[in-house]
Amino acid sequence: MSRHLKIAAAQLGPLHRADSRRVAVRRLIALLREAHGMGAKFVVFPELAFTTFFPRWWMEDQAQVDERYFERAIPSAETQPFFDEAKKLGIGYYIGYAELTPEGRRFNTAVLVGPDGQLVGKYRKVHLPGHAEHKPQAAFQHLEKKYFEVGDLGFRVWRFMDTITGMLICNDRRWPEAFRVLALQGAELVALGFNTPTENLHYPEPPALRVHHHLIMAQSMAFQNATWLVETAKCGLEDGFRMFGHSVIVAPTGEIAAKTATEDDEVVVFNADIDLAQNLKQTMFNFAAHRRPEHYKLIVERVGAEVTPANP
Ligand code: CDV
Repeated sequence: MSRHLKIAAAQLGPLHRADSRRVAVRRLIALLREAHGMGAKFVVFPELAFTTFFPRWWMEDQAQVDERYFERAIPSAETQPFFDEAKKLGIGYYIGYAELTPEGRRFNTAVLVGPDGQLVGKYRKVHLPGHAEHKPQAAFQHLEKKYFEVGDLGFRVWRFMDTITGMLICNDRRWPEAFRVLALQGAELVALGFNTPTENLHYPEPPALRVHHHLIMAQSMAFQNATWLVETAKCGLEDGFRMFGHSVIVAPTGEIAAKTATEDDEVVVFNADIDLAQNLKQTMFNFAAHRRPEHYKLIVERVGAEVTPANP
């Protein structure tokens, strides 16, 4: 009999600057209960799920930023009720938060927690988009390079709920290398939370095209790496700035199995056949039989593109 896991994307609508952790935790608990009621065993929550997407704001008082937006411990007194509820319901999950370590380092982080409430794994975002300097002329900022360090834990997978599961965060989904490194460790399921502004900060782009890119990336990354993929948004008009929804569960065939329809709190669930990933890994995407890494060396040797014509 093939392995099945009922997986959910638990999308969050906007969380404003005025919203306390208590508000976030209450809504996250409501999503947990809804997912549980729909039969979900594994739930993927968004990136930075306890607060507004604060990198859109230039803030100079780092102590205040730490106090308001970063977690010194997970769970904390304020977030504990969420962790307690998940354990009570026996749900495994992925959730993103801003991590402040005891050494004073700051990361955009996600954790994987088992249905027994035990921490299984931690991932720190590697691909930090945006900029570090203030752009006073811009409608909003994207200051991930100011508030976070590049993740130092690499791309890893864990044996989790009878699957092999990896974690990524938001902008990582634009980089095929991230998925391939997980797939090379056997990933059958990838969990990813995101916050994606509807407006492109750097150049004009129709909102529909932003969503189109999000969906084609999800479908191609899942298919080319023969893995289930859950991508969950925080979205809607947050602090007056719109972010798109379109949270998706994508099958290893590249087909969208479930997708949200709103830009608010919403759960979608799919009973995923995990062995579908294994079948593709043994056929079309049998890496051991078909990959040619001797021709891929530039991928790790070169960062930016350089023109190297074969016939100079
Ligand atoms: N939170 C993100 O990483 N957002 C980026 C935006 C800035 C492009 C994304 O890739 O969706």
